[in-house]
Amino acid sequence: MPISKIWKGSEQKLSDTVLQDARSTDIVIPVMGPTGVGKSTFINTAAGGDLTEVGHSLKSCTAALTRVIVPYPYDRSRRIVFVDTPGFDDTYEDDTEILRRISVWLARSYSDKVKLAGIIYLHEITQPRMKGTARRNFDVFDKLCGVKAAQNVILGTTKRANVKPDVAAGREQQLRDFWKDMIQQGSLMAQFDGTSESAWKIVNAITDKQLLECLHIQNELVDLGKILPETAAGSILRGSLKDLVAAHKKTITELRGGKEGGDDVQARLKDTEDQIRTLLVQIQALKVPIGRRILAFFGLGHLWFPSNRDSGTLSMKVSEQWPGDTVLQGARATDIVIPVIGTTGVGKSTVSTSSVDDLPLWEVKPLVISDAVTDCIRISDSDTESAVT
Ligand SMILES: Nc1nc2c(ncn2[C@@H]2O[C@H](COP(=O)(O)OP(=O)(O)OP(=O)(O)O)[C@@H](O)[C@H]2O)c(=O)[nH]1
Ligand SMILES: [Mg+2]
Repeated sequence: MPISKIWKGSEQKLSDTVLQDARSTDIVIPVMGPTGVGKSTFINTAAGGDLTEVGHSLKSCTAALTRVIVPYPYDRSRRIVFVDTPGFDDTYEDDTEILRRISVWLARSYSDKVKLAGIIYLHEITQPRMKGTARRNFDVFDKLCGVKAAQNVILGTTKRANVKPDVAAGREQQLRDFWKDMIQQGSLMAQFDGTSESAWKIVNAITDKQLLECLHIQNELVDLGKILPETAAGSILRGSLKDLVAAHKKTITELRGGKEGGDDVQARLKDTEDQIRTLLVQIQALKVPIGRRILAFFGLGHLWFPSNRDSGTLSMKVSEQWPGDTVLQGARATDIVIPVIGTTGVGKSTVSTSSVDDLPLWEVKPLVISDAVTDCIRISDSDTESAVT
């Protein structure tokens, strides 16, 4: 089965249109960047009309990937296809959902043999520092592109009119430093000042280049058959989950150290627990099988998971293992493998040694995640056993 079939439609949001009538001469340019940075404004300015909606409130505007097609002014037989994308830190959708949508779009178009001309990444020059969301946004973008695609990336700054020229120059220098790796790999920096000329200068910098073979994430998802959490871009989000778990463990240690009564520690504990829960909901939204999803998010996918997804058989790949952890020996294709994960004493073994009748499988949810997979039950169509205790 050609791997590209994995990407035919199943995971796509209906409003995220992939190019149905793509032509080999199309110049396809996704425009990315944090929410509110001016992606839709850039596209409308280049296109010379209000073809994609611009947001004027504090809320995110572009909710779906939207294509805007304009004739290429220097060769009207060709089309520029801008792809307007929702930004991370969207006020309605979480980051994993945005990454999933962008990745699914990229993977599907790659499967359909659509080659990208390049990517425009926009950043607001009004931002005093590259921090928090802006930084994570760029980190995910960087990993999504990979080293080879960097030469087709234009790093554009927007909203220059909102800051004094000397401030803009200083920030540009800081950005040049922050983006130095991508610049060394061939990315160009450019300014969008709200004029059509500056927009087309950026587009032309892309059309001067050869078409992109593929982005790193396209190669990972389509050619290598990885799931999103296993990709380099997905691992950035996994990283933030790991940070949360580390913060949570630190707070628990403080509590054990005698600070039980401290309101501050209790509040932090609740805060990290809430954040972990929210991230787990986001992980579930990635729609990959639960065992693989959890393991992959914790960087444990190499411990054991089916190595042949398409054949319907279950073969276990064991490359690395903690001493004493038994791996499933006689695994069957019909097995439902459920890792039970949680902090010490939370009740993992109680769940995994319950009889199958008592076990509300759909209620087994990892609420507080520690750093170890400790218990594992295996339920097949005919028997139940506790594989690891
Ligand atoms: N001064 C100035 N304002 C800009 C510029 N670009 C965008 N804006 C304003 O910034 C706001 C957000 O612009 P959008 O184009 O909707 O931003 P976006 O990146 O598409 O945002 P999302 O769709 O929410 O991700 C709007 O009020 C724009 O008018 C610019 O270069 N200069
Ligand atoms: Mg927009």
